Amino acid sequence: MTDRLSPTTLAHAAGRADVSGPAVDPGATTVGVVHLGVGAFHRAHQAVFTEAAAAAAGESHWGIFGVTPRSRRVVDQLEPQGGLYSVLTKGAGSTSLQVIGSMRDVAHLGSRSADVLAAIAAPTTHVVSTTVSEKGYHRAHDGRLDLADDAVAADVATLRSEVGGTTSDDAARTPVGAIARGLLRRAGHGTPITVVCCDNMVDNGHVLRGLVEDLLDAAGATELRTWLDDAVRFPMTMVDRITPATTEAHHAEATALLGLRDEGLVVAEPFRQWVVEDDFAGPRPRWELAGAVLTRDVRPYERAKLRMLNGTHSAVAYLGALRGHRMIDEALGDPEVLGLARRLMDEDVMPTLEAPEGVDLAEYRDSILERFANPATGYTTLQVAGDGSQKLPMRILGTVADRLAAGTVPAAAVRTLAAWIAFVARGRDVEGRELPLDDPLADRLREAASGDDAGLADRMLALRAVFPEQVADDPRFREALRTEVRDLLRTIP
Ligand code: CS2
Repeated sequence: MTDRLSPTTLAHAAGRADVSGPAVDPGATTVGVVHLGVGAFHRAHQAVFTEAAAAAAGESHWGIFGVTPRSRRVVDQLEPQGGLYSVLTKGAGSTSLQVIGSMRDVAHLGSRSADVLAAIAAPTTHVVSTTVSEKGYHRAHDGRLDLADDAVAADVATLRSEVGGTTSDDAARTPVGAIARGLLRRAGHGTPITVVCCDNMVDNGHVLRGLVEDLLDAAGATELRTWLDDAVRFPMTMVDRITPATTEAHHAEATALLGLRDEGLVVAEPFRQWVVEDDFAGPRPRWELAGAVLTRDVRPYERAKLRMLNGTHSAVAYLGALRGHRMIDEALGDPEVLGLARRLMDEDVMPTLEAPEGVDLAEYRDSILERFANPATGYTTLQVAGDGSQKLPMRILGTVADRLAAGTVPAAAVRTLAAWIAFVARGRDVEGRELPLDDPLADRLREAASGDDAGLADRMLALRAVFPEQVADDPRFREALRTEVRDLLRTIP
């Protein structure tokens, strides 16, 4: 049997071809970052930048304390490996493996909440970052914190009693709750800190700040709120790296390279990009030494990435899945899908964008299509199709609102939404194969989708959690969506 990757077996991997890392000495690295949401994306993105930055700067205090807010799976993968894991990078004609040593601890929030809160409060921690996905923030329709959510309400109640002086042993239930309670402990010594949101959301840093403030306000934490204004920063970021789910075939490839079995393996494309607003309350890893861009204004990058890359990813995923394609690259080989992707970017999205400094939008479009077409990365349409109710407002509806305001109905964006609606309503592709619905609002979506096809578009448009009134009530948009939905449904039995 192949040995498992761990601090003791690591030496066996030394000198193997196409294997590198760790770039830091895990044993000598201390925690400086607490990260909530240690999924594949974090492990293939921020953790890689942070390790490269620490190595380049010769700094040993940027180890990561990874926290899993929901499932224990990553803890079970990484704990027996002393936090070590590897990133399998797959380009069109190249494969390499990099062992990462910066993950110094991993904890499940429900099981080790006290350790997580203490780590956020530790004066040696300077950054708290998050990749908990859109739904992990528990936002209500209006974008504010969903105080009616049970887990949020529990965090409000606990924070209220802690503000009143009674420290609680109850575990933090949500990422925002953990941040707020960690900050309460930190306010005791007052060392400033920066909270870095790394999810694909419009205005991500400001959104997270608003949610933390909502929680503090609901808990009556007035003094903490004042301290937050003084000492805590929430920069905006744009993050980008395609990280498909790890398969057994990836494991076999990684084991052959490493000579060890890595249960924490993640897979990624060669491309990686991170643009971070340079607004920190204290020290930070020197991410620019690892290729990140630190800038004053992240918005143009964030908007371009969300609308061009993520919006098109969703378009390719829904239309591709409906037309029977399992993989994103395979879907792009279908002229119908490629045509939609191109029209979406050229006709609908690009007119709404201000090009970020030094970026040519046509080249950006081409590079996105090239990355999607990389068969080595192996991304499935279903992986991108998940959580549509959370993703589409960020990726597509901003484009729709801007184009409608400019007097035009964005046809490709409308077709993308129609493809999502057909995906939800039919739950099958052209060949009758099942397309499972993975969405936090699945029940409400199914309910809206049931009924006659003629009224489907209107029933979906009535979902305020997805379609803002201003867009849903636009008669030109409604009519176009009805037509597209009808048209697409005819193609699916
Ligand atoms: C994708 C993203 O799964 C999805 O919804 O669109 O995860 C995408 O791969 C990343 O944002 C790329 O940076």
